[in-house]
Amino acid sequence: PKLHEKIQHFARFPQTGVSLRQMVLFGQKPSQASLFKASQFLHEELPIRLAHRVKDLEELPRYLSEMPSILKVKDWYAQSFQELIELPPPRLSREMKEKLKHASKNASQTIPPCVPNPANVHLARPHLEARLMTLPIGHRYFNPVEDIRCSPEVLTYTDSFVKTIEGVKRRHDPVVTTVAQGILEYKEHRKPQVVDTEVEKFLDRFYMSRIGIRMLIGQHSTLYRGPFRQDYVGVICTKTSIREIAQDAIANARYICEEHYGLFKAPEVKMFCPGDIEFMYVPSHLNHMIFELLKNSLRAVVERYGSDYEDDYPPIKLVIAHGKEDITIKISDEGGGIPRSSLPDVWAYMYTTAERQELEPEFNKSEFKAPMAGFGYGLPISRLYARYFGGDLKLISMEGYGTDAYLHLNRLSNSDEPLIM
Ligand code: W6P
Repeated sequence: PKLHEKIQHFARFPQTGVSLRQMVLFGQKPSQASLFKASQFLHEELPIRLAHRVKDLEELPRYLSEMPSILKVKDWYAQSFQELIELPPPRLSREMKEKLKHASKNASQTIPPCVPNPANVHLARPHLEARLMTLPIGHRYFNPVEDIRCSPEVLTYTDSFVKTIEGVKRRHDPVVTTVAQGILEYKEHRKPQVVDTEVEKFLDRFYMSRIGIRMLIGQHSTLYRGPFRQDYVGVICTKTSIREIAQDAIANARYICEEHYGLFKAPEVKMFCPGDIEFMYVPSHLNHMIFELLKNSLRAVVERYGSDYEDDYPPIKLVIAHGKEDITIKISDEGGGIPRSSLPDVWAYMYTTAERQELEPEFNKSEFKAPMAGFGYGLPISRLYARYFGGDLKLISMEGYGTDAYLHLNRLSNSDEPLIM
C-alpha cells in the first residue's frame, strides 16, 4: 500500500530521454566521478521509468490487467522500483559536493566532439549540438565530468548501485515471454476477433520502454565493469561495420534455417555493400534486426519451394545504401510475398500463431534466442529497436513474388530517445 503510493508519486514525473550521442559523449572518458554522476542520474531516472510501467500495466483493459502473468510482470517492476528507492545515496561531504559540481561544469566545455567519422561533421545539426552541451533536463543535468578523486563512500555507492541495476536487468529478462503468456491467457479468456489496437499500442510502448531501460543499464554496467574495447563506448560501437554484422547475421540465420528444415544448404544470401560503412550504433541491436529479417525471408523461400529444392532456391538479396541521413538495408526475398491485407498482422503482437507450448521452451533462455519461429514478436520488436535510435523498419510485399524489408538507420544518431509519456 505504501509502496504503491510511492509508485504513483514517481509516475507523475516525466521521464528523461538520453540520446545515443549523449551516451557516447558521457561515456567517452569514464572516471570515478562520471560513473558516480551517471549513477545519480539513473538512480532518479530508473524509478520514474519503472513507475510509469507499473501504471501502464494497471491501466490495461480489464481482464488483461488481471491475468496472472501480467500481475507477475507488474510485481517485478514494483520490486525493482522498491530496490532502487531503498538503496541509500552516499553521504557527501561539502568538499566532495563542491568538487563534483565544478567538475561537471568545466568538463562540459572541454569534451571533444564525439563524431568519429570526419565525414559526418558537416552534417551535424547546430541546434541539437548546442542542446547537447547544456541540456537542461527538467531540473536535472546530464553532463560529462572530469576526473576527480572520489571518497570511499562514493565508490561504495557506485558499486552497490551497479550491482542493484544488474540485478534489475536480470529480473526482467523473462518479461517479453511472460507478457506474451499474459496475452495468451487473455485470449483464452475472451477471444478477440480483431487486432486490439489499444493493446497493440500498449505493447509497443511497453517494449520500447524496456529497450530504453535495458540500454541505460547495459551502458552503465559496461562503462563500470568493461569489457573496455577499442572503438566502443559501453555497448555502443563508434565504428560499427554493417558489412561485418550482416555477414555474421547471414551465417547464423542460414545455419538456423538448415537446422530447422534439415537442409544441406540454405538459400544463398547475396550482399551488396558499397565499401566499408562504419557508423555509431549498438552492434547487438543491429545483429538482432538483420538476423530476424533474414530468418523471415529464408523461411518464406524454403516454404515456397519446399525443402528438396536445395541448390536452386532464388537467392535473398541484401543491399546496403548510405545517404547523408540514413543508412538503409534492404532485404529482398522471392518467397511468394504476403497478401497486402495481412500485412498489418505481421506487426501485431496479439496475432501471433504461436501457442503456449511454443512459448514455454524460450522461458529460461536469455534475450536473443530465436528459433526459426513464425510471425512471432520478432518483427514488431525489431521495428522498435530500429525506432529506438530514430530509424524504422518497413515491409513492402508483392503477393505471388516476394517481400522487401527496408531497415532504415539514422546515421546522425542524435535523435532523441523516444519516450511516450
Ligand atoms: C515474407 C514475410 C516476411 C516478413 C519479414 C521479412 C521478410 C518476409 N518475407 O514472406
